[in-house]
Amino acid sequence: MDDSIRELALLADTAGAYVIDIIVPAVQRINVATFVGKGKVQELAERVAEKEADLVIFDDDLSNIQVRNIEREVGCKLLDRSALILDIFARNARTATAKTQVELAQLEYLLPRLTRQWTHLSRQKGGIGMRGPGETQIETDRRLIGTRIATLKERLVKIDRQRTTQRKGRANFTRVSLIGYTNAGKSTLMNELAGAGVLAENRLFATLDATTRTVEISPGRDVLLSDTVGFIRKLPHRLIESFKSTLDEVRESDILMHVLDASHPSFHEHKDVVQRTLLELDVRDKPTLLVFNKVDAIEDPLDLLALKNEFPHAAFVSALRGIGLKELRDKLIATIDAGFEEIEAVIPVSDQKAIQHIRTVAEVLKEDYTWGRVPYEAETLGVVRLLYRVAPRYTEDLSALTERYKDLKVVPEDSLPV
Ligand SMILES: Nc1nc2c(ncn2[C@@H]2O[C@H](COP(=O)(O)OP(=O)(O)OP(=O)(O)O)[C@@H](O)[C@H]2O)c(=O)[nH]1
Ligand SMILES: [Mg+2]
Repeated sequence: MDDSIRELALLADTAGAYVIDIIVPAVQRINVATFVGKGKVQELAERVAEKEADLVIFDDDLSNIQVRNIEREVGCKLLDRSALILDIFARNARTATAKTQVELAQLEYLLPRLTRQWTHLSRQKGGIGMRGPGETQIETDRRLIGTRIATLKERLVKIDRQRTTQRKGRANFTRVSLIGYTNAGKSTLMNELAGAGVLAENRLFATLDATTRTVEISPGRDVLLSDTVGFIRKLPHRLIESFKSTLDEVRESDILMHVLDASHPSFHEHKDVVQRTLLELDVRDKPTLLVFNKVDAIEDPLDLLALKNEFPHAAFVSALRGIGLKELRDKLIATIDAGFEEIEAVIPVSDQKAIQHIRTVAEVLKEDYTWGRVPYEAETLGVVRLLYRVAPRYTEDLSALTERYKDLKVVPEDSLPV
């Protein structure tokens, strides 16, 4: 069976439907009115009647007209993949942010469908100047939805602002995001690394909002780790857009940990889907550590060996059993260090603003003071030589600072005439 269909069955299950039959039609040409051909629709209607089904789910996205036409033929409710995913998101939304984001996605999904229905009706009734009561109702609905969408967007702007402020407050931490296909084990890994108490479940999209915790990856070295919403193939584009607040966490992190379910037969495809979705989010060129999870569930040890050969730089773990976490930490540190730059700068002690700025955005590794007279200073103070480690996102900003004091000379205190 096609893996996309198997996944659809899992999605249906997650949404609380009991799958009683699966039909895989070979669609050669898409029928504008019913997506699949007439014969297929008839076959579908017969199966629905025979098995007394309450719901039909299509793996592809359908137009509103197609949904209505097929519903009429088969005599039961019909959902397409996007609608099903939206339904699951709506069920699993717990935090205020997730709820707002999901509602926005749902309404934006609905809006063009109302429009299409409206054009359809107006054409039926002869078009302009022939407004029936049905159309007026739809217009009212559209306006109400439009207002609600505006309210939700405003709310999200506020949430974004709050989150940006929060992130600024933790600027000097290295930020690491767990990303990956849904159900890969991101939340389980988060719990294992951070003792976070995040919900981890064997269902799709258990996590819908970002959770961030401090994790000590080696003695005295903390990073901020975020667990985020999972990806899936054919994720509705609008949903990605509505999840901006949550996904900003990914966009603004320094390092990504891409978690994969190594025991899943289609993990290669999952990996591609995740990489494509990242590009859609405009996340590119971020240092990424591949983490193959669920190694305990790989039956043949040779498969694991082959995988290690194929991805020599990746980490191999079982988040559930706590296997391979030391190696994971080491690889994470290596990934961070490879992506970060060490910079040395000499700053006059009187420029506390600059020193403070470096302390905020970078990790200071060493500081040496030389007391004496500096041309910039009215009184005799000195300079500080700072060695710091900084994420790529700040190097430009900080190199300007370093450049400013590049020719700084200090006359040491003990050589000053008394
Ligand atoms: N066998 C095995 N199962 C695991 C492992 N890690 C996680 N799981 C199981 O995989 C399922 C999904 O785990 P989650 O941590 O919720 O996955 P997620 O990536 O956060 O999923 P979403 O939030 O839904 O995108 C759960 O049933 C976990 O118990 C592992 O190392 N081995
Ligand atoms: Mg999760």
